Formats: sequence, C-alpha cells, structure tokens
Amino acid sequence: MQLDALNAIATAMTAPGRGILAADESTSTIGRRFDAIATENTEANRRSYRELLFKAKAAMPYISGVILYDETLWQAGEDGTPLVKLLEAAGAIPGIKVDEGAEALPNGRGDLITKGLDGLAQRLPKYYAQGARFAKWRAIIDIAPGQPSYAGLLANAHALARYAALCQHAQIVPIVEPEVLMDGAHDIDTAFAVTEWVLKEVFQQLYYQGVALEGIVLKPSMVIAGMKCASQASVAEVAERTVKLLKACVPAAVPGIAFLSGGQSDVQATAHLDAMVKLGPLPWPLTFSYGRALQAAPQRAWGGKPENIAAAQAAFAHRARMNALASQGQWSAELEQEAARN
Ligand code: 5MM
Repeated sequence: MQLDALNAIATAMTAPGRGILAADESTSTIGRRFDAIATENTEANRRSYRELLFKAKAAMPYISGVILYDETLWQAGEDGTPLVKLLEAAGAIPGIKVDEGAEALPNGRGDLITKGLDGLAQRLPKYYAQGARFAKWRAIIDIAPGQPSYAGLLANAHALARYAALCQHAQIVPIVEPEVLMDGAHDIDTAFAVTEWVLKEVFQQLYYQGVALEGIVLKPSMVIAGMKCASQASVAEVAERTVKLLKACVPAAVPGIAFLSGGQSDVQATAHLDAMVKLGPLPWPLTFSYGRALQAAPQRAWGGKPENIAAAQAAFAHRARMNALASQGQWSAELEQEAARN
C-alpha cells in the first residue's frame, strides 16, 4: 500500500471549494427517482441522465469526485467516450460503490447488514484498472425502539473496516459511510447518542483491521432529529451538535469529512454544511458528498426530456456552486435568492 498516494487522493476529494457527487444510485433507487419525473428506468435513460451531469461544464469545477454505480463505470456516452473519461477530463476523480446493498441481519430485530465482502478482493483490481481511485460502502443504521442493537452496530462497523482494509490494499481510497437514518421520530439528543456510538465503534474496528486513517474519507450523517419528530433543531444547533460530536470521535489523521444529505432538502443540506464550516478552524476539512441534495433540482428540470438538458445542467451547477461556497463557509441565504433571480 502506498499511503502517500492514498492520502493525496483523499485530500483532493475533500479539498475546500469542491465536493463529491454521489451518483451511485442502484437501479432500483434511480428507478424511484425517475418515477418522480415520469421517466422510464431504462439503461439508455440512466446513461443519458448521468452523462448530462458529467458534461455540465459550469458544475464540474466544484466536483472533486463522483461515486458511480457499477453499471456507469463501464458505460460510454453518446459519442462513444467512456463516462469515466468524461469525468477525468473534467478534473473529477471517478469512484465506485462496491457494497451490494443491505439485508436483514439474522436475529437483528430490524437491523440491516450491508453485503458485498465476498469476492471484493477480486473485484477491486478490475475497478482500479477501469479508473476508479476511490470506493464507497454504506452501513445503514436505523433508529427505532430497541434499535440499533449492539450486534447490528458491531456487524456493520466490522464490515466497514474489512471493506476499508481491502480497498487500501488495492490502492483505492475507501469512503467510510456509516449512515444513521433520519427517517424516524427520534429527537436530536437520540441522533447524537446513536451517531456517537456508531462512530466510536467504526473507528475502533478500523483500528483493529489496520486501516490507515490518513487514507480514508469519512462520510457521516449530520446530527439531526428524525423527520417524524415534532421538534426540529435550528441550523445553528445541528451544526454545533455535529461538530461537537465529530471532534470527540474523529481523529485528526483523517484527511477529510464529506457529509451525506440523508433526505434533507437541498438548501437545508447546504445551510448545515456552511454553518459547520463557520465554526472552524477544525481538524479536518468538511465538504459534501450529496446524492439527493445535489440531484433533486436537476432531475426536476430534466424530466427525461433532451430539450431540458441545458436547464438541468444549470440547476446542477447552481447547487454544486452553493455547496462549494458552503464548504468554505462562504454561503448565505441571500446568495441563494440572488442566484434564483438571475
Ligand atoms: C446516491 O444514493 C446512494 C444510495 O444508493 P442505493 O440506496 O441505491 O444503494 C447513497 O448511498 C448515497 O451515496 C448517500 O446516502 C448520500 O446520498 P444522499 O442522498 O443521502 O445525500
């Protein structure tokens, strides 16, 4: 393992002013997104949609890396150029989602376990040869009565650490993504306590598996009340709680932290990132690795129609720029409105 090279990639992925586009929706997830815009979930439509994002000239300067789904890694655009080459030409690092989704953990009382370790050592060199320089694995932690169980939490943290060690041996930077879902009715105190437990266990397991922290990117969820909770915290409180938690749990050796948006509205996800960065200086750069919060607007603008490609690219560029500003603590709600007027 060449740790300096892994560290250089992880540092580039989380450089302030740029962030990661999570475009790794599995075929069923992108199908749900396409349903919402009355677009058929065909291979050609998935390719056209992702191609329009990667060719968005005004957006890509703000994108350090793109997480791809397996299918996309091997696809070529309309003129035959591999989509990976489009990304490289735009200065974005290609990455690959290597987990194979989640299933119920036996005896887990509702906990899920992420699959995909079997055969991963054999798959990684193929991804590297195709241009992937980082990978992603998402552990899903749901909060509900009696959940997560320690058994579920430990199994997921262990799998994340095993994945990360395998990636580093294949010279691929692992994005370590423990997502505490914000779907429930839990309050922000519960989100804090569970996320703290998860991060403590994840870093313990990374240590046991010999993962070099200098060669990973952490992709956490923010500390936020569940969507069904009546009492929602302010932007300032979410930022303050999240930064407090990260300082207590994430070693300074980690080169950067790139958040997931987890179902927040796009502007909310930007506002939270900006507020956290403004609490700095911090031991690590904070940026975005958003899926829905970057793509909701371009998907609506596109609606599956070729004549809307320019509008979709403009919507994507706007969100990418707003988040890039947020990663430097330079975003404001006024800027958002100003851009909407132009
Ligand atoms: C892009 O969505 C990814 C999940 O796809 P599947 O559920 O189909 O596997 C997801 O892992 C994503 O990378 C992160 O959760 C960040 O996306 P959000 O929408 O939470 O910012």
